Amino acid sequence: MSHFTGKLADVDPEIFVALEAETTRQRDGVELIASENLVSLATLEAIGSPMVNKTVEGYPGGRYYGGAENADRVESLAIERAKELFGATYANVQPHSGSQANLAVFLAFLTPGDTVLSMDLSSGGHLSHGAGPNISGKWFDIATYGVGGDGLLDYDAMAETARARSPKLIIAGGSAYPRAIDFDRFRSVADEVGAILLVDMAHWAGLVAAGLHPDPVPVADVVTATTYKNLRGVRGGFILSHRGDLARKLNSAVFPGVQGSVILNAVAAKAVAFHEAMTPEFATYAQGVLDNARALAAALVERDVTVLTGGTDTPLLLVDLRPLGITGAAASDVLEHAGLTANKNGVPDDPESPRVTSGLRLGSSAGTARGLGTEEFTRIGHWIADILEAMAADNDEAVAAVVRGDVQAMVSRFPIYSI
Ligand code: DSN
Repeated sequence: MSHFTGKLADVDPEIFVALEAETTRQRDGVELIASENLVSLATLEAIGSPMVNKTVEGYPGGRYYGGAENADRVESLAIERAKELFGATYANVQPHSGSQANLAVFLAFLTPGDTVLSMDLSSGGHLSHGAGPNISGKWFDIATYGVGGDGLLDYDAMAETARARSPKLIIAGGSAYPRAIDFDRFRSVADEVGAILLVDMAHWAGLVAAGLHPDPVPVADVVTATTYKNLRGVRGGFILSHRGDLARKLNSAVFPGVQGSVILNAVAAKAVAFHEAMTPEFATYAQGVLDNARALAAALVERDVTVLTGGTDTPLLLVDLRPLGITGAAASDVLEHAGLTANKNGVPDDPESPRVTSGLRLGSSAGTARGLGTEEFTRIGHWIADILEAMAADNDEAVAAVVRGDVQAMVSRFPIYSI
């Protein structure tokens, strides 16, 4: 058997078995992690193509390596589709992740020590927006804003902090804030203090594409996002702007600023995701994501589970477990045994450490991709409530086993990556 031409199962059975097990895990449970989704078979084909072999640096028409004509075609298509999908003047599809996209924006506009104003982690902000252990927190002076007692973003406090700290960059967006953000309010504060406004729309890019969420592209100076959440594409990031004058600055911040060669098979797959996101089928999908997140929130609220802000405008929602006396870590473990995968998440004023937390973040993007509707998400909400109540009463093992059976029966009607 040739290692160069053999099938994976023969060449590397250990990896083959792990990959098969992961496909089975995805098929047999409900994925509720808000940053996950299920890509189409066409996207899988693109990411698994021999384009993985090609090395290029630079941008289409200006590469540092030969043989780039197909790479140029792929990246140009990805750029044009991203611009068309979001009505942007500028797009960069090379960032390897959302964090890389944010880092490139920092490099484009800031020097170390400059002040950045962003949402604090405990209110739903993101690690790459200035958290202490991240390069953003180590190299920049981070001022934060957060949510009030109602769980909603405190715009007045944000504006006051902006006036007091004069940030050079203000970031709107995060990874666990469930409500639509008032971009115009951020714009006026940024203008007042002379800051660049960055919106990180990673968690609702698919809804923006479908016109189901306020659009930050015409308002912000720069928008960053990822392709793998509700945009339903591969792991990776991208940058948009309505300001053509920022193109050179942003391009050189990505390459050679923070990255070298382009992951071209990922760029090809991003292009496929942008293409799919322009279809009526995707619009239906995005509406389903929103309807399902709301159905899930409503079912939990009906069962007296504390959903921060009482609902959501996005594909994600955040549950506060403190009233039940259980932690995010314990809840996510038991839910996983029941076939419901979610992540523990900090909540505002969380007394627990980030490895434990008092919250659960839930998302509807992946479940919707396999065809689950509001009826199923309502059932999922009740199963989660059954488990959380059982945990509070120290009786979760039996309940989790029953739910596991119910989950498997349900997902068997919504197969994915079927053989
Ligand atoms: N940004 C992280 C999240 O929200 O889960 C990873 O995508």
